[in-house]
This record gives sequence, C-alpha cells and structure tokens, in this order.
Amino acid sequence: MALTLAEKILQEHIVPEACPNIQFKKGTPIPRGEDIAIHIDQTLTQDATGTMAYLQFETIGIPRVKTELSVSYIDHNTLQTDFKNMDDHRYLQSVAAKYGLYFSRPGNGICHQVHLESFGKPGKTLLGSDSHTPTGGGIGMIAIGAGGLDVAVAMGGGAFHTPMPKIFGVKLTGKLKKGVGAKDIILEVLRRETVKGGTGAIYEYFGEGVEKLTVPQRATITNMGAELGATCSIFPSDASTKRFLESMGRGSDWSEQKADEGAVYDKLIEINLDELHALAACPHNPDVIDTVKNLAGKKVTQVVIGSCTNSSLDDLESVAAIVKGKHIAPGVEAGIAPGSRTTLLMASKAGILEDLIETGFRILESACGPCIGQGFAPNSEGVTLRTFNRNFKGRSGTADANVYLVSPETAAAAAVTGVFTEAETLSYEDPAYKTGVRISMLDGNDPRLSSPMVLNCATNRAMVIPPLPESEASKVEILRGPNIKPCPACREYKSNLSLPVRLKASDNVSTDDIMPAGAKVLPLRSNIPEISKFTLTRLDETFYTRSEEANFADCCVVGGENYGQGSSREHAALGPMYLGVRAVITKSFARIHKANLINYGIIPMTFANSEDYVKIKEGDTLELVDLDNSLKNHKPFKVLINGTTEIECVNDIAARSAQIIMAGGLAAYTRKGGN
Ligand code: MIC
Ligand code: SF4
Repeated sequence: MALTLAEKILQEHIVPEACPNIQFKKGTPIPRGEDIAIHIDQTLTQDATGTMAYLQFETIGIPRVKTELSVSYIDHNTLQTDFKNMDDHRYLQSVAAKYGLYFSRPGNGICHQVHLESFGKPGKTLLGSDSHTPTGGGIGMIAIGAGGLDVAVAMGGGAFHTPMPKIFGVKLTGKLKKGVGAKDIILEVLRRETVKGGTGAIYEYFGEGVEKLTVPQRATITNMGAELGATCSIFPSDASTKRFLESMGRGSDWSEQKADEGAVYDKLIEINLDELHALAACPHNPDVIDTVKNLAGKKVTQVVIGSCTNSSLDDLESVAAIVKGKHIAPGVEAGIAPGSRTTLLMASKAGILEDLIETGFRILESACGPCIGQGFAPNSEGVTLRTFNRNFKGRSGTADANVYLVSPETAAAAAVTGVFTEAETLSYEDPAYKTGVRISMLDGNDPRLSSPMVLNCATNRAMVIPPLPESEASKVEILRGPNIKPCPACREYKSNLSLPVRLKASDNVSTDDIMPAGAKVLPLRSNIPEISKFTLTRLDETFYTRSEEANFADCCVVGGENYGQGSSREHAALGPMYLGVRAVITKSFARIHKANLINYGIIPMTFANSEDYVKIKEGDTLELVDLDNSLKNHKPFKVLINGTTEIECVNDIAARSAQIIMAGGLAAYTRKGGN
C-alpha cells in the first residue's frame, strides 16, 4: 500500500516489542492514535532543558549514549549575569565529554540551525528537548520535540513513545512572489489550522511548489509547525536538499526521501503560492493572523530578525536586499541575530553583513536571545516586529508590548520605513542568488547558475567539540556548580485523591504562563526548589504563596482548550508537581506538556463534556473516584465535585502511560524495569 513519507520513516523505526498493542505489519498503515514506540537515531538538547535531562541521564547509569549521534547545545542562557549560566555550561560540557556527545559551545548558534547545517540526516529520527526540534523536517527527518526525561531515555537506548499521528498533506503549488517569504506559508497554515489544529498530527509537504523552496525556507515551515501543536512536519529530501548538504560539506549524508506514488493523507490542505501575500501573527498568539496590507502604515518601534525560525543565510540575504543603501528609520531600533556562526561567517564572506552593518542593524549574538526574553526587550507598549515563532504575552520581557511575528522580508521593510509595509511595494533588487545555499533554489538551466559566488559554506566546526574516545571519557570529572540541584523525586502515586482546585485557567495557557522564561527565571532551570516559586505566576501571582500556606498539600489545576501549548520545558510539569499538583483537568492538552505531566506522575484528564468546565470553580474540592480502576482498566475517570456533582473525564492515557503514573513517574518506572 502507498505510504506517506512520514509513515515510511516511522515504520523504519518502529520497535514492535515495545508496542505490543499494535499488530505491526510493515507497509500497512498503523492505526492513528495507537501508542507507538520508535527508535531514535539522534538526539539534541539545549542548555535550558539540558541540565535536567542530563541529571536524569546520569541516574540511568550507563557509560555512554547509545544513539548514533547526540549533541548538547548551549544557546538559550548565554546572558551570564552571574555564575549560574556558566556553571551550567561547564556541567553540560563535562557531561558531554564523559558520555560521548558532541558539544556545541555558547555562541556557536541556535541548536536547530546548527543541527540542520552540521548534523541532521534525511530519513533519520531526531528527538530534542526543545519544541522546535521539528526544524529537522526541512531535510526529510522525523524530528520531534519532547521533555528532557524522554530525551534522556532515548540517549540510554530506550524507544520514544507517542500516539501514532494522523498525517496531513499540504500540497504547495505555484511560486512565492518577490517580498513574500516562507514564513508567510506557515502563517497561512496557522491561519487555517489554528494553534491546536495540529495536535496529534504530522504535516507533510509535497507538490511542485516544494521544489522551488530552499532547505532554509522549508526549515522555517517545519520549525513553526510546533505552533500548530503538531507532532512534527516534514518535507521530502530531493535535489534541493542534496545541494544544501553539499554546500555544507556534507553531500555524503544525503539520501532521497519521498512519499510513495498515490499516498493518501488523513486530510489535504492546498496552498497556491502565487496567491500568497505577506501576513503577520498579531498579539498575543501565533494564530491571530492578519495581512500586512491591512496593518500597513501602523507605527513600529522595534524590529528583530533572528531565532530558530528565520535566521539562515537565505533570510539574511533577503533582508540585505531590501535594506541595502537605506537606513533604519529614526523611530525604530533594529537588531539581527544570525542563527549560527556558520551563517555569520557566510554572511560576512558574501558581503551581506556589511550591508546590514551599514544600514544600522545592531548585530546580536548567534543565540536565542530576544526570542526568550534574554535581552533586547521592547519599550513599554512597544510595537515589535519579530521573525520569531512565539508572541505570547510577556515573553519578550515587556509585559505590555505588542509582538507581531512576520517574515524577514516584512521585518526588513518595516525597519527602513518605520511602519508596517509590504516588502513587495518597495523597489529593490531580488536577492542576488549569489551564495552557495541560495543557488539551490534555481532551476538547472538558470543563467545565474553560471556565475554564482560559491562560498565555502562547509560548516564552521571551531566551536563544536567532538566526543572523546571511551578510554579518556571515563576519566572525566563532572563539574557541578552550587546552583545545580538534583531533580526532585515525584510524589508517590495515591489511589485516593481529594484535591482542592488551586487555580482555574482559560484557553490556550502556554508553558510560558505555567513556568515563565526570561532573564530572571532562566538561570534557575537547574534548581527546581527555586524555580518552582515562579509556577503559574503569569496567571496568578499568589499561586506559590497559596501553595506554601497550604503546606504544599495535594491539589489540582483546571484549564480550558490547548492547555500547555508552546515549549517542551518540563519545568512546567516539575514546578507544579513540586508544589503539590496531582491532576490537571482541561478541555484539551498540548502534546508535549501532556507527556511531561505523565512523566512526572501528574494525571492529565479532559472533560468528557466540555460544558462541565463551568461547573468547577477555584477552591472547590474534586474527588477522583475509583482512580485505580480507571487507570488499570482504561475506564473513563469519575470526578466528584464538592461531594455532590459527579462528572466524567476522558481517559485517553495509553496503558504504558497509566503504568508510569502508578509507578510515580517515568524515572521510577524506568528504574523498576519498564520500557
Ligand atoms: C521556547 O522557545 O519556548 C524554548 C525556550 O526554546 C523552549 C524550551 C525551554 O523552555 O527551554 C521550547 O521551545 O521547548
Ligand atoms: Fe531558541 Fe526561540 Fe527557537 Fe526556542 S523558539 S529554540 S528560544 S530561538
């Protein structure tokens, strides 16, 4: 039977003995929604989630990672206002040396950009402790974001479990117009699908429109599939992928990857690129989409180009083409953070950097930086245009700022005009197609191919430390700073739970709401007792003090749709767990957060009838009736409100996940021999 590309790669990686619930037969579609277990070829971690992941990995007690390749990146906490960040860096470097990982030093670039340039391989699986790991889908990988504990298990050779996703096909036809970017494609998908439309799904792109997109453009789209709530997104690996890998000095890593002829998708979306115009995601969610034409003329105070979504050489080249010879408008502050030092180096060799410097851009470090509120915060009530992927309220570091997510083309146009402007209305020369990467989008007989300025794009390895041989690795001493505290144990499972509702939240609560990032909180990522004090503060400043007053007694939280959207940070499960949260009851969950709750022994439940949401208020007591029976026998949950009204909640927890909850979390489950 004809299979989609995503399903082909998943089937290549299935570990049948770890998912006995499915009758697996290669070449036959796997029933959607069933728990599957896949082998992971590569892993990545970044520093903000990495410390917890490696603290957990250390407890597994194996001498060396069992993957084909694992990389530890430092890209989030590079502000270093005191000892904490660098202590974490040194811990991570020593762990990488001891356990056989590559180590990407601070300043080398954002994990997803560097991984695409230096390590990703078509047809492989990648699991990363960051929600934007699906960027790797741009070169035909199944690349999935997960909590650090899941990544630790994968590094130890364990399979990764997830419900078999539906596979949505996105057929691209036509060609992007001048001034319209790959970002506009994914914003269009977000407009149609919303931030929860991709839950439990993989988006697979195909069609003649795909051929004309470069790998960095494809990676922009797969990166922001995370904002759809998707498990991941994927493009085929074709001639364009080959040229990209060759330009990175990695031509031998290429293999062709494509769907079978006649593959059938669970849903089909069609986008004609000829008809697409510039779009913007408006405050404060990535699916609040408007056209730049509608916003035209609105004043802008800040422009930032960067993040793992849009910081490639392609992006920098598009920006330079638009701003060349002009100056940043007086009312605007503009910054640009090339996604990696390789990108920076190539931009410098191609003369692009010069154009950006002359225009007046502030050149920021190749790191996450402003995307995660690490500097470059906008002015109060500022209007900031960012080429990033998330615009949750307060994430920029300025609570009342208005963050718009746009393409590099739109950002560049606003930087020089001071107002929202469609780049297509400006007169500028189309990007020069002169760099090694950009030429990959030209047709074989394009005259510009005869005189390309071919750069030596082979990745800059100066800041990547390769794994040590085993004999030396075993002698490495792990360096632990005073802020690095062990990961606290989960609360023991109890079958009798009577839980006061400590907080009731509404729809689309993000993990930034549950556990904020930013310059103040991020340095505490290795210290759960300290960071737990910030739990849910964005929604209720008193959450921690009320928990303390209750002596951290067991409690629950109630939420609306898409609870826990956004990042993979397991701190958004660890913080609540530490303060006593035993169950979270919502209308629906985001995938990674739900998995993280289970990994830390917190029960995720969804209302069978979403209208029951209004029956519960903060301070009510919810009794989980006959919990053992529900978990062991996969029966719906019964919840008694204040001893009077009984409601039902859906139990869509897979058998293995139920066992994890009853074992007191994934770490305890693994220690007890669970797989
Ligand atoms: C994000 O973009 O929110 C982050 C920061 O990269 C997170 C990871 C984290 O919280 O450390 C993510 O996307 O998973
Ligand atoms: Fe870093 Fe932002 Fe990408 Fe997260 S979304 S990995 S903070 S650049």
